[in-house]
Amino acid sequence: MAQRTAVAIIGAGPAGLLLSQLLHQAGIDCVVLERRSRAHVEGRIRAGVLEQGTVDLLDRAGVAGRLRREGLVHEGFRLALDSRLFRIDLRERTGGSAVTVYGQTEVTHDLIEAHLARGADLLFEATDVALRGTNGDAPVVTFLRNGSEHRLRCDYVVGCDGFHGVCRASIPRDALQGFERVYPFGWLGILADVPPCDHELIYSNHARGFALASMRSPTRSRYYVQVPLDTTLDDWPDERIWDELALRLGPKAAANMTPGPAIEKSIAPLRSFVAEPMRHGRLFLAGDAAHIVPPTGAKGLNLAASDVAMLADALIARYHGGSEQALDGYSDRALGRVWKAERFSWWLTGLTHRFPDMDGFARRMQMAELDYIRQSPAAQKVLAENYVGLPLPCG
Ligand code: FAS
Ligand code: PHB
Repeated sequence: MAQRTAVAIIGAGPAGLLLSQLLHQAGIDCVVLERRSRAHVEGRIRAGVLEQGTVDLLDRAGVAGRLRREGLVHEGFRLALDSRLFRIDLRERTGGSAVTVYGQTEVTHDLIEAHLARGADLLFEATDVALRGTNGDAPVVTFLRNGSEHRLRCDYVVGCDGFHGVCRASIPRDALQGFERVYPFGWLGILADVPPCDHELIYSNHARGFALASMRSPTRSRYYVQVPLDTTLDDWPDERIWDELALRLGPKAAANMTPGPAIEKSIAPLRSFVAEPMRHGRLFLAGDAAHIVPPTGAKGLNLAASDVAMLADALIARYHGGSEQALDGYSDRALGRVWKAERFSWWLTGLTHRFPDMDGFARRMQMAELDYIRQSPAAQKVLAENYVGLPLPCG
């Protein structure tokens, strides 16, 4: 492995892998350091909905072949209020946009395969990553791998190491401001090799709590139920999950639901978080390392992709033209889009979930807003244009 590179990327999730792919295509040397094993990274079950901008970026990165063949283009989704369903027509309300259902697991696999095919410097099980000198012009990244310590000198470090990573944590407290909301519930997700209950997604606001019917393919379903924070997987045998889904998604969806054994089951907490700025000297942050959204709006993975699109272009401008202007503007430009996605995810979570402290008035506000959306093309346009993804900021 080179002891020197142009860009050291910490983390081999979608953000780190996509950035590495785009920089390689531009002839910019980079090394990806991933703490976990390849099997662990590829075994994660996470996001499922890709904005068109993300699909286009994966295409640009040369890794969209299987996505084009197997991804499911969705032109709408349904909202349910106490089991009464209504559809949001994405194409009609946005003048032609849609989303693609294709699991993050598959995106990660496709990116890893592309790296391995070209013999990229993608180092799994690189532990104890530490950053030095990011405030100067010659950062050094140290890490352990195969029992020995390594030192990697570079021009820039990009933290793509997720919410619990080392990069944001390495920025002095007085140089970074965090903004956060922690939600008083989590999502229990279940993956099962059974056909989905509908050909599109269903987001349900039910008196018992939120539920989401999603999918990975015509034969593999992904469902979520809102659960209290103090619950564990032991409280949720498969049968209880299927019963709760049937109640919350309503009789029409339940009639088409095919229960089956969970091949994956997990509980994720919900949080909104943004770190400002997304840069400290020669260290840049992208994806979950810089921000977290509740998964309600399907924005997490897509925000990681738009950060990477902006940062890759800024690094390419720096190495191909010598200008650091786009790098200097990265944080403000990325945050402009991040905050709009944070607002949308926070709003849609507030509209569709049952909050423990919710009184009768708050419940009726939710019901009135959902009923207004059901009847208003203008309200549906606002929802749809945020759901398909706002355009990248120009600049
Ligand atoms: P990631 O967290 O994916 O990747 C970070 C990588 O850095 C990991 O591989 C990690 O092992 C590595 N790393 C961490 N610390 C390191 C260190 N010190 N040294 C080296 N490597 C290190 N989004 C949606 O849109 N829809 C969803 O349904 C959804 N569900 C989710 C469920 C869960 C449980 C979680 C945690 C997130 C979910 N998300 C969802 C959000 C998710 O998809 C993220 O937005 C997406 O993974 C962001 O990608 P990255 O920024 O690459 O971060
Ligand atoms: C998923 O399929 O995992 C998924 C889909 C839409 C969301 C969140 C998660 O809003």
